[in-house]
Amino acid sequence: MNRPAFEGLKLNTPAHVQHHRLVNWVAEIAALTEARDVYWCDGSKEEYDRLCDQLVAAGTMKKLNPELRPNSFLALSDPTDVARVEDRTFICSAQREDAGPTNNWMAPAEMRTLLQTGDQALFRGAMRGRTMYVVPFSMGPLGSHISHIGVELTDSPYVAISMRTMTRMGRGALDVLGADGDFVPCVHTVGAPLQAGQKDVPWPCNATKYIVHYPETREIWSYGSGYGGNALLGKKCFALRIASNMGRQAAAVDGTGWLAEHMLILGVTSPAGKKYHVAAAFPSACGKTNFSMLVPPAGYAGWKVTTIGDDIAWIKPGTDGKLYAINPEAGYFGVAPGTNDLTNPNCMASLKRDAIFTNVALTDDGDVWWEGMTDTLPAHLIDWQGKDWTPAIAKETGAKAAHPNARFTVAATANPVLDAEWDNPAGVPIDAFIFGGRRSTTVPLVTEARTWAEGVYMAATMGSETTAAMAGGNGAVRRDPFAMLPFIGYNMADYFQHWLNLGEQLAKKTTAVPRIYCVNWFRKGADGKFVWPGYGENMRVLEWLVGRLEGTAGGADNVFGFSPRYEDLRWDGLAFSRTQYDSVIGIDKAAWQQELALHSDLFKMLEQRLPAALPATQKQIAERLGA
Ligand code: SAT
Ligand code: MN
Repeated sequence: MNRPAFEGLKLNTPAHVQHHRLVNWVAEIAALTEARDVYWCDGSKEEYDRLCDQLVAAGTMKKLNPELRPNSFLALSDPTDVARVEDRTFICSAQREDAGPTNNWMAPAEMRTLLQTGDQALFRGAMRGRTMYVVPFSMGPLGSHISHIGVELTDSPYVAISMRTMTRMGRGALDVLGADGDFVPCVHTVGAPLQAGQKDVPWPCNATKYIVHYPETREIWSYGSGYGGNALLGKKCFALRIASNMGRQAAAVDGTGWLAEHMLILGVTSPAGKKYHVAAAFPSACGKTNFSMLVPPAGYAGWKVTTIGDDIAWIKPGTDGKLYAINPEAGYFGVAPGTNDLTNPNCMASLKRDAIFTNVALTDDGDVWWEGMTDTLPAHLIDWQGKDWTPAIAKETGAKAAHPNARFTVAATANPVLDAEWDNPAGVPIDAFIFGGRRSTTVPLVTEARTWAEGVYMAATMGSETTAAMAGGNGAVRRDPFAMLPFIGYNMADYFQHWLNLGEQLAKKTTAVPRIYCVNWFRKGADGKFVWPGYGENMRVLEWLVGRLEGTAGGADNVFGFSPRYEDLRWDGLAFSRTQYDSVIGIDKAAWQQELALHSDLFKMLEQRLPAALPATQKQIAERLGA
């Protein structure tokens, strides 16, 4: 072991840090990774500005024109490091069956040898020549009974500043932790140690990547990537994969446990002033951010949609039997391409200043641009790979100005329609769940589940066409149960059972168990174009949902669930014919026979632990379909 050189490493621990376990762990990781020095983040604005200046000096970020985009930056990643790497993501539970057939698994001891303890372990010396940042953060409002604390050790200052925007990061989290609080340890390195005198590159990373979770000890280890969910470990790694384990394990203690879900949370207020809260799950890059900031269309005066969260929800039963949700995050890491003043004006307003853009294009006057931002293409840009881009070049080579998974990072507080309760430690009561995939055929615009179990069936069998948020995503349909396929931290079949159990427990305490809806905004016509206009027009579906909650909206039984007829939706201000409606709501029997066969494939894969309620529900649907 080549440790001696690091015995003298100063940990620079601030005097107010009295947490010995934390300090010992920081020392241990600094020694393992041979970090050059250690810096404890306090989360201040001064620190953020300083690290941004440092990233500009290093060439990782460019400061945008302050007249056009004050206090904002553009970061360009390495072209090989642009999205989550699902095939390099591991759930290392002690037992393989506990990770289940949908996750990559390796025995914990084997993985530890590879990463930490073997002679050639990847983390050994991985931070050589770099500063290790200690990043304490709270997922959820500081001190909320639903929140949890994590500490990320990272050699990426880009990650440190992003964590300040995306979480409650710094001194406040340390104060909650006190001298002995629990925290989820998250170790992150870009895997690019520097030898003495070696010049750094703007976006250090490694061709080898590991995104590793140990559910039993609640640890996260991430190697080789500096991008998004691979590196901002509070997000998918903690708030979904580790937290889903925590939520289920809690059921053994309190009988219900809680949920960590890939869901936006929105508030919808009717003209009568009644407010409802909806949590909605869609796969990555399917418009969660847009839906959470929806602007009601003309004709919907008096309706208001407000954002609690845009990507992740932690949901816990209260003593009244209702479900309460918090957004564990404090910022948005959203897809830039396609975002514009029509698709999401509130998001565009959020991005006016104090934002970090990653892998979008740079305009000649020092601002940002991405595909879909404006109808007219700029005459010249520097694309996300730093190359010249013109409309002519794009036409000839198909080169994109922005990477399809280009992202913005901005604080929730920049959102003009941020819900007043977004930071409430008690959370907001959930009235309905929505599940939606991206399907060009088969799945209707909206269906209401008749029972909790039927809703769980709809969510469990959800399919979606893959998107740019996953490396290699190409539009093929894959089953994406609950939009959690890449994010569930344990056996998917056990997760279905956890949902079924929770529904049963809630029904014992309240008559107001949230209703479950399945939606699909993405059906296409024979011309290959989307039929449903989507975006703000999704308000029509939300209005129907509110009507259902209030007992005023009608509809008709479907092969699964209950859907609105043409006359059950309000069409003021939108020319949408009955024929068009039929093509987004209709059930094609042959397509559904095939769809049910695909559901069987999923059930077969999960058969070892599959809850009986799911095949039972499938049988009922098949019978209705045959009738
Ligand atoms: O995982 S990321 O945070 O990079 C984005 C996503 O997949 O939603
Ligand atoms: Mn997401």
